Amino acid sequence: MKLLQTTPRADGFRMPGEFEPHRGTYMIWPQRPDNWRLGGKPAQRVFAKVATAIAEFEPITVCVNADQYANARAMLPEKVRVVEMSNNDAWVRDCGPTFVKNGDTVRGVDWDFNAWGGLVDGLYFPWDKDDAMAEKICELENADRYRTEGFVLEGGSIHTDGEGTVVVTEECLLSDGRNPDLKRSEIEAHLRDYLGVEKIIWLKRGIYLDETNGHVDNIFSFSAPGECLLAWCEDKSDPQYEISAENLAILENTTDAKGRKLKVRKLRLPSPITITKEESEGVDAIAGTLPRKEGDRLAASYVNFYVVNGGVIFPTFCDPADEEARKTLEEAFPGRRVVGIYAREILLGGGNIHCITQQVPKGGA
Ligand code: KQY
Repeated sequence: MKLLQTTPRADGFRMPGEFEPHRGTYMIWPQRPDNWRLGGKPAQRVFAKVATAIAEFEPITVCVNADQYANARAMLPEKVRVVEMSNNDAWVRDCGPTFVKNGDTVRGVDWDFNAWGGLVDGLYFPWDKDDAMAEKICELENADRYRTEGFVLEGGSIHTDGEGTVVVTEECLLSDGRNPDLKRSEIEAHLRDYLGVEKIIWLKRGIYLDETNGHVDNIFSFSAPGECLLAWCEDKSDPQYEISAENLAILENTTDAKGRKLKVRKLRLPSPITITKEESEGVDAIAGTLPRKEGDRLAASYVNFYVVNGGVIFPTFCDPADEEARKTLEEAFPGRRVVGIYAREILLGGGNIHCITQQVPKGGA
């Protein structure tokens, strides 16, 4: 497939909202023992549940390193397509392509990926195989590709409404490990050019202690043009309270690219979740990888759900707030089946359901 020298904006392409129709979904199989406890076995079972749930709604492909191919094939149902593809870890939202479309044509944006901060505060080294994934997925999808060499970004750090608005966090996009030489206005120009958006809404910070430098996809999501969900904390003594309140004030005092005021739904967070001794001891210590220490607080959030054709897949944590989250999602996504999956094992690796999935939009208006 072609490597394009223009930009999506110049070619009339835009990033659709996640709630628009999908051609399918991609995931990557987890295995690295310095991120996933017990050699990735518990996480693999949960990834298999997520892939199986998605397969009820749309085609799904799971990309797997060669040494795990047979295992992944055996653990996944037949209707899940399994392809061998070298990777460093399992976060396709972040290292995979962000798809943009213009009518029936779908193309990929291949961001420069540096494992959430490179040598400044990245989460592992090396990341070269992950950085090569977007190109390979574009090949599988017959999609031409734009590459943003030297401009670092992950798919989890942007959320679009498909109608000209993107939401990001300052904590992430202005972090020292991404694009330290670019001014805010230059970052905005890249977002306009590669996502085909007009309006950029800057939230301040993401979920407390989120190791991605506060990816927006864990704290905020559009559910429809003009409607969104914000991770919410009721406990004023929790550092998360101020973070969520600050973002709410921004959202309530802005308009989107179409001039609409946003309808904001609060999605209450689960109670703080921390790593147990047993969980910590199951992870291999390797220099250069973020350690998983007993007692560390994890960035659990229901906002990290994934919207599929006809459904919503959301993480549950065995918390009383799980049921409330389901109800809020059912209200925000009328007509879709809301499916909860116990996601503690994904959380232990540093993410939730949205970060392990990436959608390919369907062509069409
Ligand atoms: O987008 C994400 N939440 C991925 C986090 C990566 C964690 C790597 N240990």
